[in-house]
Amino acid sequence: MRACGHRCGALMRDPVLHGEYQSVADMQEQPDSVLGAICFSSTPLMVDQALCLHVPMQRLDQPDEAVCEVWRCSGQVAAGQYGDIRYRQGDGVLFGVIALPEHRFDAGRPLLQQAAESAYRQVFELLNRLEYHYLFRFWNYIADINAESFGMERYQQFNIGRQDAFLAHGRDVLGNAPAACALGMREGPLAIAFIAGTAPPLNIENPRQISACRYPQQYGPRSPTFSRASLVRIGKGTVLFISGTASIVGHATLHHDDAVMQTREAMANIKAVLDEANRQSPDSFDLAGLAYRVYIRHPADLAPVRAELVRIVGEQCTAVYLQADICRTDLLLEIEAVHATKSFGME
Ligand code: 3EB
Repeated sequence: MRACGHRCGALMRDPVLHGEYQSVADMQEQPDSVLGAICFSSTPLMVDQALCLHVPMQRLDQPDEAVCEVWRCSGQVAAGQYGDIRYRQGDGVLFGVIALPEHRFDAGRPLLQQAAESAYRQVFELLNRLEYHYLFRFWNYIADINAESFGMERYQQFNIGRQDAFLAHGRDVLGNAPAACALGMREGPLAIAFIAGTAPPLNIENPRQISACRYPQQYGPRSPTFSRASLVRIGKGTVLFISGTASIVGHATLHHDDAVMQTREAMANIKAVLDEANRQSPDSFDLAGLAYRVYIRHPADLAPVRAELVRIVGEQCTAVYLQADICRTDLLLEIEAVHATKSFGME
């Protein structure tokens, strides 16, 4: 065996989590270092399901190509399964995915609410067992998110099930919630990915917005459970997860029917979250250093939304654009972002 010098030792002691946008082929080329991935593709994927969550969404910027958000870590990765969850675990960090068909639940009560509660309960049970107590980030993908059934919008049903699981596990629903996003797709099982760890993140709120955990009742009987961002330190690395961010100030949607203004307002919110992160930590984050994912309701809005984002961030802007439904019918888009110490770039 080859001797391992001190630099190699340092790497082993300080595994760094890093993310990248990759094609399915590139993701699968080096599967051992993959902690987890989310693959967006409107067609079925020939991909190792243990490695990634498939989200059936159409990419708008390159329509026939799948794109994967791939998280890798530099240490050993071990895979496991618990109930409906598939997970992969590095040193102090765990990536899990769950795809839960709603037809498995009893038709007497809102199916999505039951699916959400079941999925989140399983996540919390798994994390208790493995002693990964801290959630950094959830990604939630929900079929027909704006449809009504049982007299309630499905996104609101999802919020009830999610919050019930948090409450059942004694988790805080008024603060310190993980970063998250919740988007709609045409069909498919409830699809959730998450990253958790053994050390607590710093949860960040946005002074321009009411905490989502405290939205008033007009948006549903239970508030969504997420914070605006989470800042995570792993080894020597830092990852900033910025939640799905929309044209909301206070709790109200602004700029109905104007996708460019909604882009500008969402980016003002992301800037406010960055300022808050910079105020609370020694890091210095800026808009140009983030990788963005832009969910757009109407495909025709791609060109103006993209032009506005490039105007704000600069020509070098790293962004993937997807067609998705947004959780309020008056929202035309939602933007999420991430910063990882090792660059989160496009290949
Ligand atoms: C908002 O700010 C827009 O329910 O997990 C953004 C991020 C949104 C996460 C969630 C919802 C969620 O309220 C919607």
